Amino acid sequence: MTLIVRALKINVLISIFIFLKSILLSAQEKCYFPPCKIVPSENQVNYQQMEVIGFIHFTITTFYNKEWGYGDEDPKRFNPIKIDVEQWVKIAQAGGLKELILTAKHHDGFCLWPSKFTEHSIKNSPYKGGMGDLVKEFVDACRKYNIKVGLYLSPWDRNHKDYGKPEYIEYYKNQLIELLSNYGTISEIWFDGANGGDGYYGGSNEKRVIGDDYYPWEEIFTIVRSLQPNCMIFSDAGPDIRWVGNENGHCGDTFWSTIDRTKLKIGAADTKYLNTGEPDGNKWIVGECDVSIRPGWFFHSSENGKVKSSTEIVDLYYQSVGKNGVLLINIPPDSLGLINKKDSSNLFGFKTIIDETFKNNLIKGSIVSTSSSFSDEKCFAASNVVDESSDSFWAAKAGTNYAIIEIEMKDSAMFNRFLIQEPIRFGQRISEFEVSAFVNNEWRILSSATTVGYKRLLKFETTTSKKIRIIIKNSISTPAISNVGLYLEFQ
Ligand code: FUL
Repeated sequence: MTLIVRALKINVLISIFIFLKSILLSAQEKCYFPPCKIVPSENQVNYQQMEVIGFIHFTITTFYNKEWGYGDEDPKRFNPIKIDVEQWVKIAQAGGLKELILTAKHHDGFCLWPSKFTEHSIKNSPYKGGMGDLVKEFVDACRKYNIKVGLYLSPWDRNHKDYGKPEYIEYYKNQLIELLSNYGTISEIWFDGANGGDGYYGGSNEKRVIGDDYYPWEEIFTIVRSLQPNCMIFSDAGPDIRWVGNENGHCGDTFWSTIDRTKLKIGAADTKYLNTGEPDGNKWIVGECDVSIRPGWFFHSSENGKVKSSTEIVDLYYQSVGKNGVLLINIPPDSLGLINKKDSSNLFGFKTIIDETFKNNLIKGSIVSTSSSFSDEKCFAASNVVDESSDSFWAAKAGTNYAIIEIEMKDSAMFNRFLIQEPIRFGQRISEFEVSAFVNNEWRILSSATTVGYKRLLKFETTTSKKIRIIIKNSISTPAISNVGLYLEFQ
């Protein structure tokens, strides 16, 4: 008898377990949102979220007051007597930069670390009696202040005698291995597209033109992946981060992170294509908008009056981060080894404006209604777009490419900036949208744009209203939105 009772009890327990499991599974199924075919890696999503990063252009060229060193510079001239690498990093941190990329080697071939493969390096300079290693100092300072480390290793080397021959490729790979093996975690490696031309080349003083297939790029990328699996690789052709086709810090008005990688060539890029990407692209490659705070990449005192102002840098933020890119801004130290006060104060001014503008989202927690919904489940609630969380999102009815979202605030407010974000881990979808405000009993269009991606920021005249409306006019797949925001930038 007791055995029968026990068996019955076990049966009941099993049934309850199966019942609960089925409820859980069906809830999960309802929460499932189908991703696009091409989505970013987790590292790419994290990379995009850094938003603003920095470049440090500093090498022997700085001591010759030149942009591109010819390769015949004398290492003895490299002597930054007041250098303070922590100053660079502290400025970057206070200016909101999450990563710094140092020119470990620029086109002149001079190495900021004591490479064992060349004499053209810091080891033959007076700096620290030839015992210095600026890559190490830089890496240590970045670690101390919690800034990620990136390195620029110029493929073009105007110093090396073998540049253009297979021997130089071995040399380049050896240097890459040195940098990626001896300095701990490197978060980004920057492969520049400028390649070939005249130079010193070990005394030959000639022009060397290289062929399309000179660099075994795929092999080089494999070296990076094997030594630093999480290091993001930048080049004209990715694979992780791509050039946006200009050095003014601007993404295209339409900017797809997706792009057809087979159409890209390092050093021979189609700049227009890089600047827009395409919805049908076969790879996700994050756009990185590089620009210098000064006209040149290296420091020249003659440009002290031409440092970009805080508001100019703010505008760059809208042109890059606000169009689905990452802003990479260069702050070059002078020949003493210090970043000029003008550069740092303008960078700080930029950060203050951005922080002030985006600290108060006027539509946070407002009432949201949408023309359709992906499902009735809480996981895609319309209110997710005003919760300021990048984890939650709203999506329209499956198969739709059009949707209306209306947001009503408790009270009227004044605003002149609009933010919208897609949950990019599911892909980039929206291709056309429009934002309006309800003013004097009618909808007034504030702005319209094409792509969204990680973030789209729009500026318009200061408007007072209680209600806004977003019309998604077109989308390559069911539209989804993770956040919208409304802000007032004080002018
Ligand atoms: C370019 C280089 O030629 C410039 O000197 C600079 O380093 C810039 C970031 O990339 O291609």
